[in-house]
Amino acid sequence: MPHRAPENELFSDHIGQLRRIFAEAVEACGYDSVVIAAGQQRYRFLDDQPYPFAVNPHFQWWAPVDNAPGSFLHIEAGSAPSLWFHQPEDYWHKPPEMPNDAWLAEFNVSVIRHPSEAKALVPAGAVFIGESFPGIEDWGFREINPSALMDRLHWARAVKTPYELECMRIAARRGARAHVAAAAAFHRGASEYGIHLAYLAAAGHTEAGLPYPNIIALNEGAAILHYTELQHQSPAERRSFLIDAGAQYRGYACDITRTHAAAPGGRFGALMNAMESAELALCALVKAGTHYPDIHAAAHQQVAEILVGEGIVTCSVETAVDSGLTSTFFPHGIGHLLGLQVHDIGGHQAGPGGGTNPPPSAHRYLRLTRTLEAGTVVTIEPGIYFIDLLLNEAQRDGRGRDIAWDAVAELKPFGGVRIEDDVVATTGAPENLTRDAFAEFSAA
Ligand SMILES: [Mn+2]
Repeated sequence: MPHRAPENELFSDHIGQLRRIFAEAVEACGYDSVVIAAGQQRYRFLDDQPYPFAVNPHFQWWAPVDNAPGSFLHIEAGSAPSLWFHQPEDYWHKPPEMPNDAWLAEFNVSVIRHPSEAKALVPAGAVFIGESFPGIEDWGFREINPSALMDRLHWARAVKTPYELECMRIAARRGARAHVAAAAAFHRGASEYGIHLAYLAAAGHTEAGLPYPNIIALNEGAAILHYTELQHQSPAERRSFLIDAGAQYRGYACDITRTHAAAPGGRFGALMNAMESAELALCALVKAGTHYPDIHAAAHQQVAEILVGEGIVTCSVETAVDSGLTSTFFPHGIGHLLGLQVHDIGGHQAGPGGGTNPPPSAHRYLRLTRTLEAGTVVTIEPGIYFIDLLLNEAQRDGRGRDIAWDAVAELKPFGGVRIEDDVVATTGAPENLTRDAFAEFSAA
């Protein structure tokens, strides 16, 4: 299936939309123009070795470059954005190449040989967006990261332009391809480290290029939510494999989790199947106008039904939800905004003018409390895990009487199950970026 090239007509419309967003936000705040820094290369303490450079997402929203330390953008209503591209004269490193892609046509481009050369280009009264740096007080910025402006921009970032959605489809295909390679490596008997390498090779990413560190866990490791150990030894007995790993295109991330069993069937296989159905039912709730915390509540209902249905708890569905027992097995939020950041900013924002809607106290890990709009991209990632710390807590506070401990003992060696898709809210049927990508990959 041919895909529209995001670097062409979609990008031009994207810049047009960003110009409208900025013009409105800057006007509402009473500013003149905005300078956005890509960021600076950072170094290890007492060392000349740099950390991987991570570009300011505000910069990448406009300019699809990720290796641009020391570069700046200048945005002013009524004129094309300016890109002050930092290209040092340096024979030690390969300097970032001046891009020559079609997207540059949207910018007035000038090359600077040192970031300090940008200082002379900053117009009076400009505000600054980016990480502060030594000496910034002498650059004449009116304000640095003013919250009124940032709030408006962060609010707007949740709704993706057609260009951004196309980038996210490409990222999803990269991720799906790499997930298929990782599953194959698991079934071949590779260690966590070996699976990780297979994933990177298929995604075409270095570790630094991943949107977040891969979670690749065999057996009990799947119960550790952010497991990033990567054992080099393959365990003697292989039971389960949980992989939460992403990819990106032009900075736009995918965030995908799959759980695999070494052998089909059994109690764990039934749990996986039940989770697959529940996850798809939750993805179907992603629609313009849906209050995202309602999906989180629906997830607890689904988790309770699975726990009862699979004989993991002995109480009713209602009791499992009301007593908070579902949180013992599902202790994280149902998902989050996704975009230039894997946990895209602004999830708790009350509105474009600022303010926060914090998550309910019983669900403080829920990263998104907004109502979805058409074009909002979110993850849906229900899970059920067997985590000693939380099981012991339930045992201590009395909820343990409703837990079928023999079932828990049987499932604990598998760690847990999580399934995560990336879904676009629309006014009609949701677009499941992840399922579409897997379908396309396996059809190819
Ligand atoms: Mn996620």
